Amino acid sequence: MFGQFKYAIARRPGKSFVNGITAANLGKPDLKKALLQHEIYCDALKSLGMEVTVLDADEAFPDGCFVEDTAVLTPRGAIVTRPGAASRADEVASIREALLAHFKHIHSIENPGTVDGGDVCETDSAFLIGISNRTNPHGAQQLQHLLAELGYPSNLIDITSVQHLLHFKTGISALGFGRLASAPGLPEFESIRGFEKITLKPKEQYGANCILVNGTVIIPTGCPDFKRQLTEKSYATLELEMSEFQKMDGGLSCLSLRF
Ligand code: CIR
Repeated sequence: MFGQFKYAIARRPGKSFVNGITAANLGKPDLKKALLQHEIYCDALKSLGMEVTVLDADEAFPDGCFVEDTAVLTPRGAIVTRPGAASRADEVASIREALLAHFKHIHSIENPGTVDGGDVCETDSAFLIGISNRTNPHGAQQLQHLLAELGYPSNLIDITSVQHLLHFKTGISALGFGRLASAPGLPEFESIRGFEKITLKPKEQYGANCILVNGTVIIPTGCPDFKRQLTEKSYATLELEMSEFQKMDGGLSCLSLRF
């Protein structure tokens, strides 16, 4: 069933977390609070039935806790990405090692392609791959090809002209049942026309990055209208405080690789 996961890989933020990349303009994160929010996040995944591997912080990579960007995982194989920000490119080495415990064959995105996992949205019908400032057309096409070899259809969606959207999944998340959560004001992308959309209010748009895990939608705190819409559609919800990660342009999906 869609959105069912057994395992997650996460990485604790380190002291260098406060020096990561951000355009959020929300001030410096408080590391102590970030560590607590991260621990609660991992506990939430465990409470939903997942076995969570938490990797140690790596001070060389300020954005290393946003592990989602380093791989695309499917039941039929793993693909290690080539993150688009230079400071993040080498995050993949230790993730590849961690994945070897679970996947026999690991494919890779190769130069000159770049892909951030945050641009890759698995839905119940196809993978949606955003072309962004981090995921270039070459990388998106490589990924599309690798997914096709594994038997998965995918569509490419250019989001480079959409302001305030770091990654495709900053604005769109899959909720199963042919449904997507959508930030307000996004263009009518052709490839997602057939989906039912749950559109968030402008004040709650940070919640558009949410994750469906084993029947429960994890959403950030501060999205009461989104929560109401999800409840009306019979989803169970779980709210998590994400303030310190929001300051670094990160959301709920970014903090784990789920498979
Ligand atoms: C970055 O700019 O790469 C990090 N500060 C945030 C990455 C967020 N990741 C994601 O949306 N998948």
